[in-house]
Amino acid sequence: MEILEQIAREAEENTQVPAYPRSVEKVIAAVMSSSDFWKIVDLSDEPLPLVAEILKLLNKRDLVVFEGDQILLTEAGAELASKAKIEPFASHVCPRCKGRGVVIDDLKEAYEKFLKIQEERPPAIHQFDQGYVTPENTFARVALADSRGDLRGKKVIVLGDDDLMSIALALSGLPEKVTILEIDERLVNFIKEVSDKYNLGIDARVHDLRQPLPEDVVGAYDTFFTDPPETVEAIKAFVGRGVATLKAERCAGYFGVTRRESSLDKWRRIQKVLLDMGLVITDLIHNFNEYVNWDYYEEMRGWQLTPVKKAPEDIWYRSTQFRVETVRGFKGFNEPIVGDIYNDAESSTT
Ligand code: N4P
Repeated sequence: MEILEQIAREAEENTQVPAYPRSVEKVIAAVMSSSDFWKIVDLSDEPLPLVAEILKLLNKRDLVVFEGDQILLTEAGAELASKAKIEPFASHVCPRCKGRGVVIDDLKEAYEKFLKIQEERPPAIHQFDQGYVTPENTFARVALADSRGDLRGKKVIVLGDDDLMSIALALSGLPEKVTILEIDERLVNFIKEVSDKYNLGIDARVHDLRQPLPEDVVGAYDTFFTDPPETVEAIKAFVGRGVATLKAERCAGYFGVTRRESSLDKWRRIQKVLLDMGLVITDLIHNFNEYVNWDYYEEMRGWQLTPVKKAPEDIWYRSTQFRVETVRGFKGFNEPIVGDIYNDAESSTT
């Protein structure tokens, strides 16, 4: 349809985010499913800046209206949807595992402890693009990694740990050793205190991942976890450092990549970086990760872009869980990086 094509072209021009007729279709389908901006971003699975721009362009053409804090399709919008055969989203996600494919039943004891411990966690701060996943989610990652045989008797490292993966891993009692590198002293201190109190033996150190790794962690681990900021550079640095900590071939890494701040064109570049490092993507689980809303939303770039000003209430920021494995010829990335690793045209929560 000509109009979808036009809107996509104009939206891409205004945002520098790759846009397709399919992107416009998905935003319309999302508006048919919800009137809430954050839910529309969530459902459409397009980068926030692009969703905001497409909504404004639909509004300019009287296909969408902004009524108070609601976003609604007009009669003309509904007509277009019907002509273009666009329908609201259907969901068939498993309600038991929420589509993750794993449940945390067998980790219940550790999980209950974790729930209490994390009540005292430091709040997410803007400076380091923090935003942590739900406690259940942290444990679902443990369950996933254990299901793949990546924890028992293994040395595990966490690169950046506002999700408190290290505490969950150590509480599970599965890994032989847990190390974390984290830039935020508040988190390192918190994790150390918990580790002392519960005798968890976590090796927690302050480290800026823009800098090369401390020498003793290079080539010393079986499994890594990280959850990088969403620029290609940041993903290359965090995952590259993770790979540099691995001992050998057939070791595993876990990290999230979102659709909220990364277009599929960016995803393609990310996947190329992974393949070029000698990694194979063994698992990719859509919306596995769900991030608790953070307090600094009014300071993030995305807030300026929203067509209606309404605080997010429900979880809207999710990411796909990646599991990668090293094969012959793998090579990490441990060079220093300079410059901004947080922002690009598609980022919105930084
Ligand atoms: C960002 C979450 N800016 C939300 C707030 N990001 C990392 C947080 C670490 N738990 C990116 C998530 C996907 N890579």
